[in-house]
Amino acid sequence: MAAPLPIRFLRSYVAVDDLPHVHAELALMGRSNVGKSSLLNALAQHKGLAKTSKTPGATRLMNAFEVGPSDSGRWLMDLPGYGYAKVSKAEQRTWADMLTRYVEERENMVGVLLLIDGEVGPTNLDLQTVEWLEHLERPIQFVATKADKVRPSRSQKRRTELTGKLGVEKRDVRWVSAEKGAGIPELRSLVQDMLGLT
Ligand SMILES: Nc1nc2c(ncn2[C@@H]2O[C@H](COP(=O)(O)OP(=O)(O)OP(=O)(O)O)[C@@H](O)[C@H]2O)c(=O)[nH]1
Ligand SMILES: [Mg+2]
Repeated sequence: MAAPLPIRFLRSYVAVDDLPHVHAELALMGRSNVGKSSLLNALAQHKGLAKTSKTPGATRLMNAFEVGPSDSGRWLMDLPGYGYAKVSKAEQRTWADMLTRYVEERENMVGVLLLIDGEVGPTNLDLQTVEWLEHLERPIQFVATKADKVRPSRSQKRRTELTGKLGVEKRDVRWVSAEKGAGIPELRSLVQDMLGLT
């Protein structure tokens, strides 16, 4: 089982044009509050590495993290979530534009960890995001978050529903709990593989 990943915060970026060339990059995407920053912290076993919050909209910039040895050029990018209604239309548009440009233009992106709330299931915005990423031929790894919030008696039904809505096989979705640690070692191995760190 994979040990916690060495992950360091590099800096925040406001504009896609400011991002440097890197060797390989994996993006954390999903709706606001789905648990992207918490997952990053769990991969590193370092609470507080990425800012998390009960209130959606905790991550407002593109936060770059380096994985592996220093200057590895292997990045995990913690992105602002989508679908957060409580900010102004103008701010929502700015985020949407940023995410769009990021996904369309970023070179050496090896894939997207697309987080889906395991308790809520895929929303319409999640499904639109899947379509869009597929259209751009960006590889998607589905990650269902907050597994600890799904009651064991409902777990099988919930898994079937979630994969059904996404139109994928059960094996295509990794279930994790950043809170309890379930599925985290396996995801560490996957992230290392995707970033070419093994
Ligand atoms: N029970 C439970 N709660 C979780 C888990 N992962 C995240 N949360 C909670 O969900 C809330 C949002 O988590 P974040 O990691 O900040 O979510 P985010 O996707 O980064 O949100 P934005 O930055 O707003 O896009 C926090 O209150 C977390 O404690 C989990 O595995 N289990
Ligand atoms: Mg966040």
